[in-house]
Amino acid sequence: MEPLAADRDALLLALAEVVGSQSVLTSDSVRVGYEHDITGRHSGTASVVVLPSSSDEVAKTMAVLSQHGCRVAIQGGNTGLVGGGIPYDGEVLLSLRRLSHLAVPSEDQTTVLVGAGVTLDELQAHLRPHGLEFPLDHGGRSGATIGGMIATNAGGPWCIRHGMMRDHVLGVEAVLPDGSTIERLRGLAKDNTGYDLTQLLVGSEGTLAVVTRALLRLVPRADSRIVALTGLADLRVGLRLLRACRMHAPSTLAADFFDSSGLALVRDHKDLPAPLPVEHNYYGLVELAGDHDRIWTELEATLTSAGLSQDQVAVAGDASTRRRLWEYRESHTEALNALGVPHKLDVSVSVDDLPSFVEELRALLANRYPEARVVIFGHLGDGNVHVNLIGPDPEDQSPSDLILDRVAAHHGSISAEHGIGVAKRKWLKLSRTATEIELMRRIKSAFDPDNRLGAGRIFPLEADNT
Ligand code: 2HG
Ligand code: ZN
Repeated sequence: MEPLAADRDALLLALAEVVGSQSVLTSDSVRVGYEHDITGRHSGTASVVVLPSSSDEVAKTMAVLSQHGCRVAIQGGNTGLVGGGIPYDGEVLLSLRRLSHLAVPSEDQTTVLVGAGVTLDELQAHLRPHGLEFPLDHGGRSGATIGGMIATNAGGPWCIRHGMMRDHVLGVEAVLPDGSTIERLRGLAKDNTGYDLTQLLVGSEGTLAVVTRALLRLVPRADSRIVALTGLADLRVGLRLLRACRMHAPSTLAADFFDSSGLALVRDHKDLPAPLPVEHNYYGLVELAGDHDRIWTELEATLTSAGLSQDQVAVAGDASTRRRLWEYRESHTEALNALGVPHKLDVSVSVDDLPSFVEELRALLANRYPEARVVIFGHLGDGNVHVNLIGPDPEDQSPSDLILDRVAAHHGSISAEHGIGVAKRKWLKLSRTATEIELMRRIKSAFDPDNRLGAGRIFPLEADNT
């Protein structure tokens, strides 16, 4: 609930005492940048935006907000796709962007301690001179923050080699809704002392606590990389390519895909040339990273085994050509947003099921929404499909009903790597049993008995919970 006017003055004063008045933003024109998401689908209003610059300031801010009974939304880089980081109905928006501290990597070069507001780009740039990298990467790297990536258990193309965000978070420091702090930053390789609170917070979408710092796992930076963009008749050929990678290329780092409709959209938006001499229904993008000679040998064996001919493949070894090939895949979100408000569903099915799932979905969507533009892309290697649909009214829930129902029929997950947020809470029951949801609600109230943090995210509203 938005604080009453008299109380509001006291609240703003108390917040200014903690973070300084320049970090308590109330004017409409400044707040607006925090109130809308990148897809144009989710927006709300914040009563105030607070920008603490240290863990201590976050703890004191949360204590003040608790005393005033304020509801709070947490925001990192505001690159989320499910509306979780947007403030609704006058929530206080806690922006963690100023928690940008980056420590030097540990002496043994295996970990680094970072603030929640550090972006993925900033982290990788910080690690490069040390010959290290963070083992997770994705197209939103310039804006996405480590805190947001922890909150959503982020994924991306590299997961087939290294795993998702939770595999790289060795510990966190976090502030609870009442302002108290927990700190699990020792990074002990062996530590079995009751429930793993760090892992509970990974993927909790800002509903349990405010993650302020994290101890992250690092890997040595690969010597060399190659990217191959391949034309595919269909996704069964895509799976053949994936299997060939598994057999012949242990150095595979990523295996993504996109379709001809997405390619046309990206080419228009970015004014890019065709990547291959001939058009194909689908495109696969594989990246190998490791020893220079080995990756070239592995790629050749992979392409031969997958039965792909020269004119079906563009290969890049140098950094700028590699980036150019990735641009066809990574510009999808931006190109879609430029077209309108998309229906955007991030889902997963088993890898073997991916071709039939996508075929079935295409037929259903073409039948039900003949005028719609359907763009399907994602991470082939782990069955992660991003379905985007432009055309039907953005408020119309029937595309989500149809797509998520098909996901459930294929025993998939309604959220692969972007979380539930507010966008998918209505359909949570398709991927979780009533017993599981009830248990999750009890965990939520153990952390946040007054439901002040990230209220309305993840859990279905009473009205939807039938
Ligand atoms: C990607 O893989 C992201 O590019 C965004 O997860 C997905 O925009 C989307 O639908
Ligand atoms: Zn993705």
